[in-house]
Amino acid sequence: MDFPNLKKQDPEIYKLVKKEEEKQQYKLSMIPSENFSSPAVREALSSVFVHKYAEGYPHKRYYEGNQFVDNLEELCQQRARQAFSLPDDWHVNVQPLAGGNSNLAVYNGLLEPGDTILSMYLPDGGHLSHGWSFPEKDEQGLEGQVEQAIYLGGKRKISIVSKIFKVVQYKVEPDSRLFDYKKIMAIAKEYRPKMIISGGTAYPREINYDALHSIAKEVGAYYLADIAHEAGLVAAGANKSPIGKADVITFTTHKTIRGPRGAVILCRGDLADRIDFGVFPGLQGGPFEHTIASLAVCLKEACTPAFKKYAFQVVKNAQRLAQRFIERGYDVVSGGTDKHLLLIDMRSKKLSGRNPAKALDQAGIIMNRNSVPNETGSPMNPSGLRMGTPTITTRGMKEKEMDKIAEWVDYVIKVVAPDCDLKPAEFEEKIKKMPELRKIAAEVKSLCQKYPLNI
Ligand code: DSN
Repeated sequence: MDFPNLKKQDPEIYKLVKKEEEKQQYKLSMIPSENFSSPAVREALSSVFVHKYAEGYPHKRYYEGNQFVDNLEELCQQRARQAFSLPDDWHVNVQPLAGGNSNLAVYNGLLEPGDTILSMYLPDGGHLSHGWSFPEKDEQGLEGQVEQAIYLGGKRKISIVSKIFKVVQYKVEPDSRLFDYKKIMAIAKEYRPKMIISGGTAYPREINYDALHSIAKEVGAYYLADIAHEAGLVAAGANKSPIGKADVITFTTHKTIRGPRGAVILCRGDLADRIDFGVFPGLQGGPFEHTIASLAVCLKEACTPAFKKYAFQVVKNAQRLAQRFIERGYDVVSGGTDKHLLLIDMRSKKLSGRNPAKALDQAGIIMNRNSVPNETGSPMNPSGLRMGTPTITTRGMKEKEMDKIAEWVDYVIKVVAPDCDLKPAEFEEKIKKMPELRKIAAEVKSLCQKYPLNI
């Protein structure tokens, strides 16, 4: 994209934009929660809708001059309905500013302070906005938590959700690293939550929405399915949909669905007023109408056959990567993936996630360190490496390229493994000088040049 005015008026910012653009163009971005949006999505994002205040909802605004904003927001809602094949009696809110806000708005609309939420344990792949507090005895590490199926929270409340609500968390099974829904049912029966939440950032398998629906029904809880990571896969039919199983669904719009940064809430029609009130005036002020314009473009794209093909390829690519890592002796959590991401427990190679991720970045491959089930590390130095295929599939890469990427990742890890015990600063100095990493970075750049980004 050209930015002639920015270039002339503010060269400092222009330079940073160009540097980021170059990095995205010539490195492999494999953070599973990221994606590359289309130029049309980004054009709408920088449109004049950025100027408009529009507190309220279509035809019920607190400001004048919202004729076109109303048309825009209604069109965006309609496209969300189409993209997710929403039943007529479901409702759409496209105003949440971010995923965390969308979840807070749901709690705000449906819960009272002090109510109990049952959500997934954060170190097993849950999300901060589903509640998180540190264990009482060991505020830095997570030791002592590994054998239990349930986490009742600690004194140090990290997320505001844990400050307002009582948060009980279910864990994956220590061996399979999958959910045991019978145990979740037992926990729900004991703690009688007002809301059960599924979804997170690092659970590589599809969630059994039917089972969670039954559990929520049994204990009279609302069921919130947070599908931030999988939204694009769900829209395309590459993953199952929780519609009709959950009472409320939230998702961010910049991950697999490939839109601008923002979020959407879908809910049963009878909850619409409470959810809308939970968003505005309950939590937010003026919605970002430029984001809503951009989201509308993204949702139209999500209804195309090309997007459907893309989403299925995202999953095929992740499965191919998982297979290649398993063949090389890596411990791929849960033995594979049904989605766009995979998680490797690096303890299988006597390593943690941090230093390998730093070395891979140096070699042009961006992934992130992540906690894993049965975690014994700390949040800053967890045991896992998380990677995803949304952006590299947007570039057009397929199974053949996944094979090459797995080979590079394995090579980089082997090269730096003997130095991984160094202190972070020493390690980072050392990897800057490694010719092996520079060589891989050059190879990565040539692959990226074959699959250029449309920017
Ligand atoms: N931080 C996002 C992720 O990387 O999964 C979720 O908030």
